[in-house]
This record gives sequence, C-alpha cells and structure tokens, in this order.
Amino acid sequence: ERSSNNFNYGAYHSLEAIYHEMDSIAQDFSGLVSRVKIGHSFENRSMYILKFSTGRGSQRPAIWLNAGIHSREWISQATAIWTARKIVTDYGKDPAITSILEKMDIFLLPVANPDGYVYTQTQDRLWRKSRSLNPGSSCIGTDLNRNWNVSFAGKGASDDPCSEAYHGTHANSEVEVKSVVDFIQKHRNFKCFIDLHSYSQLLMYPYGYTFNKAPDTKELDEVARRAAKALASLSGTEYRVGPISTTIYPASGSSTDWAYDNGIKYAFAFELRDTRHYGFLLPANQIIPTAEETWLGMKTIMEHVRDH
Ligand code: ING
Ligand code: ZN
Repeated sequence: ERSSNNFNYGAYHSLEAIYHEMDSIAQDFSGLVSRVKIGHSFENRSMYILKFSTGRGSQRPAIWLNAGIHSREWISQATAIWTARKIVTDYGKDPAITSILEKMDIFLLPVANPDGYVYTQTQDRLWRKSRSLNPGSSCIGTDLNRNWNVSFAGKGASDDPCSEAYHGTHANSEVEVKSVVDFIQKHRNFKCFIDLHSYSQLLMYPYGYTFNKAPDTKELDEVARRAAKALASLSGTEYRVGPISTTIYPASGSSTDWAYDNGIKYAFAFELRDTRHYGFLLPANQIIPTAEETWLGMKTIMEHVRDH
C-alpha cells in the first residue's frame, strides 16, 4: 500500500528531495518500478534512474527519458519526476500507458547532471554545464549535451573551457555522459530516446550536427507533428517542430544525435515552456500544466514506438 506522501509536484525541489521521491515511488509500486543507480557524478553524487517494467526477463524493447542534462532548466527535472508519478498512477487505468508497458520498459533519468543541479540551487541559478575541473583553465564544467560521441567537436560546440557549449577534452570525458552511454549500450534494445530541455517550445529530431536530413526524417517529422498537436490539445501551448540544426541551431555531440546514429531511431528533444518571458526561471505554478501537456506529447511518441 502507498505510504503517505508529502511531495509537492507543483514546486521545485532539491536533489535530495527528488531522490527521496524516486525511492518512495519505487517502494510504493515495487511491482512496477525500481530505482537503479547507473553511476555517479564528477563530485560523486549518485545517478539514479527509475525503471518501469511489467515484464519478466530483461532487455525488452525500451524507452529512455532523459532530463536535467542542463542544470538550470529546472522545468525539465520537475517534469520528469511528475512523469514518474503519472506513470504509476495511470498504469492499469489509461489504456495507452498500460499497453506501452505491456510491450516495453521505460527508463527515466530525472537528473542527468546532479552536480550542476545542486550548484544552481546553492550558488548560481543559471549554471548549465557539469562541474568537472578543466586542467589548465580556471573555468569549470563541460556542456553535457556536446560531449557525446557523435560528430564530437563539430559545429555548434566550443573548444573553450570557459564557453557554455564547451565539448570537453574527448567524447564521453564526462562521467555523467559515460554512465548513460554504458547503460544504454549494455542493454542493447533501446528504441526511443527523449531528452527534455527548456526553453522555447520546440519538438526536434536529428540532426543537430549537420544540415543534412536524417534518413527517417519523414517519419520523425510526422510523429513529432502529431505529438505537438496532442500537447497543444490540453491548453493551446504551441510548439514548433523540425530538425535540431534548423529549428534551434547547429549543435554537435548531443544526446539526441548520438542516440539516432547508434540505432535508436525514435530520438527527440523537447524544449519545454516558455518562449522567453520567464525563460529558465519558469514559475513553479507552471510545472504541473507543463508536465501535463508534455505527457500527452511524449505518450504520442511512445505509442508510435509501441506500434513500430
Ligand atoms: N538547448 C539545446 C542545447 O543543447 C539542443 C538544444 C537540443 C541541441 C538537442 C542539440 C540537441 O543547446 C538548450 N536550451 O539547452
Ligand atoms: Zn538544455
């Protein structure tokens, strides 16, 4: 039975509180979800995922939901933890999520950059990168969304450790990225990867590292348009849809492109609310509305993955 629960989904929380809530969800729904440590951060904080699975055995086709790779984008981590609670609440009630979980496992990483997240809560609200040291520079951190092994150090990444888009010394130099890569490669059956960022209200697919079209552009664009429509159906929030490079800007070494070029066809990146009024400082009273509408978009993608 569910224990009493005080977690307020309409507020932003500390890392510790998010980790505690992940543990509570896993305890309360132990037949459906488990909390798994996939590694640790540069400053030695745990990296936890929630695994949602109804099946026996391992290596079912799987979906990776990634959040908080950029620490200042707080609506991302908040949407992720809300989504965890939504999945356990709706399983067995909502036919869509029920049928998705009959076939596939969902892996949710709410805080992909724990050191950065703690730093935004204690030192600098607008910190984006990891908190790793850069030898020979007094600047700190690598952009975890430029550090993946795909067109590493190409367009839209910086070799300056002081830049917000610093790509790091080599691909996977950041232990936070390496932990996710190792987990996904060891599993070998991921079909879908969704990364949550803010802000700008965009739903994007590969590529970011080139202006060339991805081979699956037609299908990815159709799915993304349907997802954006579902998202907007809740309260009219409009998203633009397209490839990363032309919809936001060129960017190499990103998680979404890495997933796609490593056989995970259904690779998407959301830029959540808003369009710029509050930007990264989205008020807490928009957490639940944002999470609710984003869920409709993500569910549309996951249903397509289920059926293909
Ligand atoms: N924007 C993303 C960034 O990493 C992005 C845009 C998404 C690039 C996915 C590549 C792939 O710069 C923010 N706001 O972080
Ligand atoms: Zn981001």
